[in-house]
Amino acid sequence: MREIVIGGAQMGAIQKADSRADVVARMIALLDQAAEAGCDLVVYPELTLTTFFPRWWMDDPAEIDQWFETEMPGPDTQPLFDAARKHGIAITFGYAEKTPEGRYFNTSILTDKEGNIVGKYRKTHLPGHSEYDEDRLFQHLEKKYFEPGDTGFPVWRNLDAWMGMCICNDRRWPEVYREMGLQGVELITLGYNTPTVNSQHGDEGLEKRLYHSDLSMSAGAYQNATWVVGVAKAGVEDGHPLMGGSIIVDPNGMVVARAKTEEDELIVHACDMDMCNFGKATIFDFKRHRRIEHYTRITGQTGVITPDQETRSAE
Ligand code: CDV
Repeated sequence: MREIVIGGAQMGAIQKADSRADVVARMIALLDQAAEAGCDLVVYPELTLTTFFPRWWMDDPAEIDQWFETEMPGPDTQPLFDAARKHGIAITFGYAEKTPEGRYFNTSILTDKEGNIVGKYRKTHLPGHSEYDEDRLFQHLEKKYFEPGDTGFPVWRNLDAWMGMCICNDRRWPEVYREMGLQGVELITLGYNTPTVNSQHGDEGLEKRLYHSDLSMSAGAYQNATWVVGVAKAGVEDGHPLMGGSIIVDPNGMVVARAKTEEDELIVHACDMDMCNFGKATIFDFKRHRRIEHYTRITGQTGVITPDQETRSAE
């Protein structure tokens, strides 16, 4: 048995006016709870340190830059790293990263129990748009403020397990889980900021949004025989509702812990990494069962090409 007690640290709303220090204090309060609960690892949401700023149109580079971190840890986040080291708890959280070269990414990091950063992932699937879209109920400008991640989907050895990360919209793409599954991943952590309604389809409300979130993570877990922990930033941010629904999913795709609120809330489960072994050795033994000769479209094309279009372009 290789048990990792995992805490999913769902965060309630973070308003535009909230300082990094306010947010880090809330993160440390959850970490203290996690220590009481015997956690080895705590998972926080996407863009944990700020409101979900891509909902706002901004032109002024200085106004944009205020949401980004240029160092990690920096002065505001050092207390979080100190608290994690004091408790001997590994952490993972998302933040907006501005690199020394002036590149902008939606990033997540993973530490060991001593507070050393052992992994960094940059979000690949950026949803939304880069121009102002007046047909939407609200803006989702990730494509304006970030460039697509350049990391791929690495997996790291941490706490005697193979761990990987993805971020929010990534959880809806099966390729993400399979990329990590092919590296033997045993735990995938991710954070999200998911509005309770679809900005382009007002009828798609909370129930369907929660279902799609669960469905994506449960399928990814089962089909790759891995634990998946998905953690929300929830509640009403600057008048915009974000859903909760943080879950811990076992390698059979079963939800074993679920948040009940849209506030700061810790969910905890003792996750045995050896539970991954059965699926990886049987129905999802990739080496024996995958048929890559039939998967060329997966990396060879992005959009749909129907058979009649294929014929026409060959003529
Ligand atoms: N932050 C996100 O990536 N949010 C998307 C929304 C826009 C659908 C998500 O997939 O949850």
